Amino acid sequence: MSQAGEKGAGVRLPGAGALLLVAMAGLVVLAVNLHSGEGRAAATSPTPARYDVEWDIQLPENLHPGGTGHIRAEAILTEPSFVGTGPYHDPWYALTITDTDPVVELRSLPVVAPADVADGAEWNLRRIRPGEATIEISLTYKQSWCYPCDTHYYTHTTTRTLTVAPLPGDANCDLATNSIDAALILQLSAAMVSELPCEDAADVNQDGSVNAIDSFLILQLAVRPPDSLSP
Ligand SMILES: [Ca+2]
Ligand SMILES: [Ca+2]
Repeated sequence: MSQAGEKGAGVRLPGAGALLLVAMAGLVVLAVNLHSGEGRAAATSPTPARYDVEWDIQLPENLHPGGTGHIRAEAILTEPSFVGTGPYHDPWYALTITDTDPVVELRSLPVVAPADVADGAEWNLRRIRPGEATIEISLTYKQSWCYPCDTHYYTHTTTRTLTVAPLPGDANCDLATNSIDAALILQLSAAMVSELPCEDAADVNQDGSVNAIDSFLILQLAVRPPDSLSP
């Protein structure tokens, strides 16, 4: 009896040892899995921040043909649109002008690239002619992150419209109102020419007709101030 009891105890002891080994092995596997999971998360978790942008755009006032203008733009970065961290790098501004009318010839000086977004950007306009133009201002910055390392460029764009009224009486759109315009209007009235380059401007008194009265008003400019050309 005592031998059987000792034998039975001898059988149970190895079983407990095996269970202990299995449990330890399980803990090792769990630790490995947890470690591997953390590794995968670290490889994909960094996300670059695409900031929201509020624009502060200052357009030139009282643009007139032949004059100059000044545009200033500043992009104010606000909270990122989605989860992510990291500053922006190498920001630059760009401005493009799209003429929606062939008469418009807005010209910008070389675009500046400020060292920091907060510096904003400024452009001077020249050779301004009558018409309408769309200006497009954009800010681009770079975001880099690790691991794995990658780089992405983000661009924010805003548009504005510039409208330049024609110079009253400037029938040939040469940015001056003088006797040549008056003569051209008389030629139109006499059907010697079929149209004028800036016929809207030729209608000085804005009565819907281009005729000798407009020509007379233009000639008055030589002896009277420009305000007298107002209808
Ligand atoms: Ca003219
Ligand atoms: Ca008229």
